[in-house]
Amino acid sequence: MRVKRYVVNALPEAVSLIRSELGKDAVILNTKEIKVGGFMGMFSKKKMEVIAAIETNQANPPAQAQRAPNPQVDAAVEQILQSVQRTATAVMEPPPAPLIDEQEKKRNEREQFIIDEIRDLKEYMVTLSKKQSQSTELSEHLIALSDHLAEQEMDSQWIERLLNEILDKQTEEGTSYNKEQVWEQAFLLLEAWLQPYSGSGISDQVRVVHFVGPTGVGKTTTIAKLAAEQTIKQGKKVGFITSDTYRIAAVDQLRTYANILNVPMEVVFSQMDLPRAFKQLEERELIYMDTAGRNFRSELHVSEVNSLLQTSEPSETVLVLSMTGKTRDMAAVADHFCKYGVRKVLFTKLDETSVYGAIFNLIMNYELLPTYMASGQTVPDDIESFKVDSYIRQLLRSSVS
Ligand SMILES: Nc1nc2c(ncn2[C@@H]2O[C@H](COP(=O)(O)OP(=O)(O)OP(=O)(O)O)[C@@H](O)[C@H]2O)c(=O)[nH]1
Ligand SMILES: [Mg+2]
Repeated sequence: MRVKRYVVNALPEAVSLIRSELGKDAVILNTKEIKVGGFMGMFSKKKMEVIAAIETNQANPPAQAQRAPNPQVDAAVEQILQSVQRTATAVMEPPPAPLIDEQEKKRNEREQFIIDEIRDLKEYMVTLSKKQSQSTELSEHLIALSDHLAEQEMDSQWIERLLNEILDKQTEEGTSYNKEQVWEQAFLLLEAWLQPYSGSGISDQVRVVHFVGPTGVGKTTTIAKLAAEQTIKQGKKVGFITSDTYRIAAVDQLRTYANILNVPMEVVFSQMDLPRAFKQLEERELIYMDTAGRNFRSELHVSEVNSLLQTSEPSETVLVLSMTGKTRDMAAVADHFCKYGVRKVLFTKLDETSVYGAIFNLIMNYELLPTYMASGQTVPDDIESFKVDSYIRQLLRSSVS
């Protein structure tokens, strides 16, 4: 873009000058009355200052002329014009001091400033146009990806970020991805985002592991699965504590597993019973503590269960969430437990759903560390460590219908 300033007696005079010098496509950006000459503000003459501009690539207009209407690019053009208008007006203010060299220096600096600003805006516009043209080419694949992830109930902010990153990658590489490449990039990016949260499992360093979570998510069944793995495969001496005395059959349910696995079990009715229970199980290398499922969307219940989780030795709490729960409810529960310092999460009932986005949202939004995924009622088989790559594959491949 070329910008030129005219100082004239009247506007028609400027118009003919602009036409002859800049051409018929030039536009007037600004006009204003100024005072010229004189001495210390006296004897000056009134004149009109006119700022006009012309696109320098006007001589080669086909790309512009054929460009499809693009609101983003148009907005950028508008931004450029406004910016030029503002800065040009600032530059052309009448100089307050009579020192010509000083004025000239300042003017040059300001002109350089305008040129730099125009260059930046122009670069921004080119990038925007490139992105737009590539997104038009890829829109079919990107829209398919976006629709799929929305069906999987991934939060829209993550879908948007993913699409933007894929677009950026295309721009960097100066290519347009085909369908396979789009999904491949999605896989790589999602995997990279989840990687920092993976590989935690349940720590080997702790002796006590508490399991908390809403009613019926599979806490007791999961404890049985993990205990079987620890006793049978790892040969560890495991003990159970249950504080679930709300439901009549709850104690019996865990006792059945305890008997099958030959694991001692203690029942606690309140926090005061805990020292006795730990004393009874002092020979055990690993203690799994079962808790009653409650409506943990209520923070009161969260604080209640938390009071039962206090131990004098290293312990860890695992939040168990079922994939059959609603995403928003799961988020509310996770939010409450996070406030009490819970970081680890275990997902159950993956076999009962084909919608997996909630796992991604919970990990990313609450920085939770996924430990295991359970996908069935069979003890001990239906549980496995959380693996980022197999999870992302499941998320991208799953068909909701
Ligand atoms: N399909 C499926 N069912 C599961 C899974 N895990 C547990 N269940 C079933 O879910 C039901 C509830 O499991 P529990 O282990 O009693 O759940 P809980 O969280 O201890 O329940 P409360 O103690 O009542 O809060 C049982 O029928 C389990 O067999 C799983 O991964 N997949
Ligand atoms: Mg239970």
